[in-house]
Amino acid sequence: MTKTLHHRACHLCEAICGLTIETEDRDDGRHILSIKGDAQDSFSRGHICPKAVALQDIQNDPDRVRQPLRKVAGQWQPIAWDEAFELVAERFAAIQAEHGKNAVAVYQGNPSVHNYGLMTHSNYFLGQLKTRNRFSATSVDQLPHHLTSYLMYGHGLLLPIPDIDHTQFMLILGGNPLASNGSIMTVPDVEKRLKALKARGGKLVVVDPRRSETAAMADQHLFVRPGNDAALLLGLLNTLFNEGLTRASALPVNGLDQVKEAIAPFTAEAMSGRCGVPAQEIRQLARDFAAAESAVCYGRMGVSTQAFGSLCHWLIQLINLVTGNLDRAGGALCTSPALDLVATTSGGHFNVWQSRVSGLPEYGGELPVAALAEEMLTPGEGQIRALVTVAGNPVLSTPNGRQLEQALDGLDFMVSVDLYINETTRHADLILPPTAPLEHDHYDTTFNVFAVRNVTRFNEPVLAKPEGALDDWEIFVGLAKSFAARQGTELKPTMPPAQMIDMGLRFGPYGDKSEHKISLATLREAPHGIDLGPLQPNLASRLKTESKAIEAAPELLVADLARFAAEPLPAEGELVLIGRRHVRSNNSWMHNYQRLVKGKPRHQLLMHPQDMAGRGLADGQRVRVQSRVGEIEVEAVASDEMMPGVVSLPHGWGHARPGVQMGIASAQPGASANDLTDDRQLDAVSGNAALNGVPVRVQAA
Ligand SMILES: Nc1nc2c(c(=O)[nH]1)N[C@H]1C(S)=C(S)[C@@H](COP(=O)(O)OP(=O)(O)OC[C@H]3O[C@@H](n4cnc5c(=O)[nH]c(N)nc54)[C@H](O)[C@@H]3O)O[C@H]1N2
Ligand SMILES: Nc1nc2c(c(=O)[nH]1)N[C@H]1C(S)=C(S)[C@@H](COP(=O)(O)OP(=O)(O)OC[C@H]3O[C@@H](n4cnc5c(=O)[nH]c(N)nc54)[C@H](O)[C@@H]3O)O[C@H]1N2
Ligand code: SF4
Ligand SMILES: [Mo]
Repeated sequence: MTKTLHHRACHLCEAICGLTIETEDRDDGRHILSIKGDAQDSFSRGHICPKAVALQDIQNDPDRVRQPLRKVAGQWQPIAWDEAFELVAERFAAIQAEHGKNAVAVYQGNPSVHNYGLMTHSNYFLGQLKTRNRFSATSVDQLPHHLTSYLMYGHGLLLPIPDIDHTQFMLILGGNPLASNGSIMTVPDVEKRLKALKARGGKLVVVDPRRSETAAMADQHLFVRPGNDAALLLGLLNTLFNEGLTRASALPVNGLDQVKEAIAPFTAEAMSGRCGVPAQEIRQLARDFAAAESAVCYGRMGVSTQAFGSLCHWLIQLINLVTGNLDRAGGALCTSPALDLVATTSGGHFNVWQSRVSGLPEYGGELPVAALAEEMLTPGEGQIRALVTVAGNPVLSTPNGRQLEQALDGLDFMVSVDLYINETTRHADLILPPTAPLEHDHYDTTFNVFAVRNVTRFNEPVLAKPEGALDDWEIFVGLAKSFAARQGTELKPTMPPAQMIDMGLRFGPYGDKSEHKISLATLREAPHGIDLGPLQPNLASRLKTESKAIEAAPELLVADLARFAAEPLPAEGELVLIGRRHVRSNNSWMHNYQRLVKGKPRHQLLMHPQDMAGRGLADGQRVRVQSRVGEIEVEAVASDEMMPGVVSLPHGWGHARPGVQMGIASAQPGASANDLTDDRQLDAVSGNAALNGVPVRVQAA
């Protein structure tokens, strides 16, 4: 009965907390005894949230799929790996031969970026498909961040990160890190860091249509009309210019005069009615921000997944830039990660091709996922007839899920690489399940790049791989080999992910040629991770624009000001829907663990008491919520956290669909917010879905 302590980064969200996992080896194998925060992790300092403890529930869940399954006459039957790979190769090759390459589509979900084997190897197979119909969760999430960075800094991953540990003023729009644990800001233990900011005399201001957990701890909270943050941001930027509150920057910048001219009409007074914030408060906020010793403006989901997502992120960059807070300590800084994706990849491309039906632009080879269903449902050359989903649940996570569901039923063939039979994968013909998280090794290729300190770590598997099981990357190698063999194409040899990471680290900025000598071997000796220091100004040397300067006035974004100006004001008395996250939940896929879902339900609609009274609704009553695309029924809870006129519903629920094999989740199913969100409501610049600010009607059910 040997007990072992393992150290491991949690991969479930962006905070990458260090964990200490105690196991015991018994006759029947290794068992998890406990999962705790790792106090020796210099980055997360022992922080942990309830989801990490549920890693053992993922491991032990009887509903988790453990062998490849094929649907035969509506029944799931086991199938051997080789046979499964052959089936995929045969079906995809046949469909592409008959209908063209684009007839096969790809959707990659959020855990893809938390699982390094998928980062290194999914394209080994997916790239061979040579389809333009590639989609991912990016376009229901952070696409406006990437596009803005691509246009302004020349690389979609050059994302300035808030220097939260050193700033004296943090302005957060549309982010609730106390629930999400931070996003595009890898920041374990964010609450402690925000308290430290306040303790050193700094100020926290939160802009959100709901008094979120983060807003509740702020020095100031401003309600904003959903989808109208651009008005507030324009009012702020205009005030900065107008009142002479800007500071010259040493960074090379093009186009600032053009910005100044373009935003001249958007005064705080003119914008106040749009965003619902009094002009005096907008002006005062601009003054406070500019007067702070250091300050950072940070926006996330709430301002990304809305109709002016790209405009918002551009304005956020500009506010940091013109106040001298871009690329300086206490402001927004780009990381210098050990595995440097900016240095080793091209900047990206945008709008080189468009989606067939609605003409939406590609970004980095992916089309906006809001167009996925219409590409399946609209007949004609290039219609999607087959799909592979990887670590994603688009039926619950993309707008107008009911339409997508219907579209999936019409496909000729669908394969899902996933751990569960859920709302999406139940439509597949084949499910290929990878090993569970603790059964494979881990390096975070993505979130070290967005971290508020430069950190790096590698962890070995905690549990042995069960016999016959394959890691995600091995599934993709299997698929790649079968497909290449069938097509008669030559496949370049590959190596395991760990070996690739080793090369990346050794050739990287802290590698063989540096004093740090970071490699896989050094990281193996440092299971608590290695701290490479605070973020440092580096943007000037990392810019990848042609001009080697920051492009402050990209044409595309300047042009979007006209669309914004022409947008009609929201109708009086109309309700709009926004989203919400809870610390015990993770998008759509962690509702099958009793430990996380116990206690009071968290899937209800929050509504201001005044809005309930106006509709004759009682607290806790079941209501029908309707939008242009659909309707759901759910319990409504009166909450003065809400801005009047705004209702809030978390996404990722709605597990009552037939065929879902997740017993605990289906017992408390909730309803899917994305049965209400509208596939035609987009940020017109990027094609990102506008999941927030959806007009809805609410009445008694
Ligand atoms: N209305 C509304 N909709 C939203 C949002 C919102 O705020 N409001 N948020 C959006 C955002 S930010 C995101 S990122 C998306 C997420 O949307 P998706 O990525 O489509 O969905 P997830 O719920 O993350 O589903 C993850 C799937 O991956 C599987 N999985 C988990 N780990 C692994 C693994 O290691 N390997 C494999 N192969 N599979 C794995 C799970 O079983 C699950 O089926 O949702 C978006 N949708
Ligand atoms: N516990 C938990 N953690 C997670 C996730 C999870 O599902 N659960 N998901 C992970 C993922 S994939 C992501 S992308 C991140 C997201 O990380 P965050 O962006 O921090 O996520 P949210 O909690 O959705 O915060 C969005 C906030 O925007 C507000 N909002 C909505 N509409 C508007 C608007 O129009 N304007 C403004 N100003 N605010 C608005 C909402 O009220 C909400 O408070 O979280 C990650 N972490
Ligand atoms: S905050 Fe995120 S990374 Fe940290 S323990 Fe929770 S789920 Fe894991
Ligand atoms: Mo996300």
